[in-house]
Amino acid sequence: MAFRRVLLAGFEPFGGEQVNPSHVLLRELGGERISGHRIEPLCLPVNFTRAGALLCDAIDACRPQVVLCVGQAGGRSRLSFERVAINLIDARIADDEGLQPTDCPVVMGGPAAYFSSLPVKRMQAACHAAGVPAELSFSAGSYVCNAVFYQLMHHIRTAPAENCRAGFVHVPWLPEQAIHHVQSASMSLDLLCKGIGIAIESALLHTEDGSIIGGNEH
Ligand code: PCA
Repeated sequence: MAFRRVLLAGFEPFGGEQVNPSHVLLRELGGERISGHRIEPLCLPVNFTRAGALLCDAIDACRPQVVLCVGQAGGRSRLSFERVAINLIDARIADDEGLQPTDCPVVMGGPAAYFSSLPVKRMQAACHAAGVPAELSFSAGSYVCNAVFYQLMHHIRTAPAENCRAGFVHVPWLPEQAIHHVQSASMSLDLLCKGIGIAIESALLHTEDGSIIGGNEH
């Protein structure tokens, strides 16, 4: 049935890592049902040219009610619900094709920024209520994740994807990654899956401003 799906996107490993928690998550939650919605997993390359286009094509094909894009942010200690995507690429490292653009827009002539259209405060509160550390973040960086987040929000302003709500969450390293780094914050796969499941549940239940979907409270 149309509009009873959640598109859950993650990324391939990058930056010398063997895994990407966002990718592992897709294996765990892909095909599951949350609040009557099927979770459609999508793995994206860490690639400035292809990742955004692949995500936009998947949205047009699957017509999800909600899109949650997940990326790894090594060193962060909590689920970070991103509030804003900026129209800037300034790559710290090369992407998977060796491309390292700096000081350029994601979309030429696009607005400076887009806000998430997911109820990020509700999602954070729901995670905390369930014992999953979570925070709001005001920067998704200036690498591939921010670029994909920006393209995602730009795309859902257009006709076919108009009714779709979307956002981005950065997640910590898994413990097996963190042991190789000085900044060793991590989150177990169990906690990660629990938090993302709860976040999706909350995103399906609330509008961007936190009101209950279909409710009549004001
Ligand atoms: N994190 C990177 C790109 C892919 C990922 O998982 C980022 O934060 O830009």
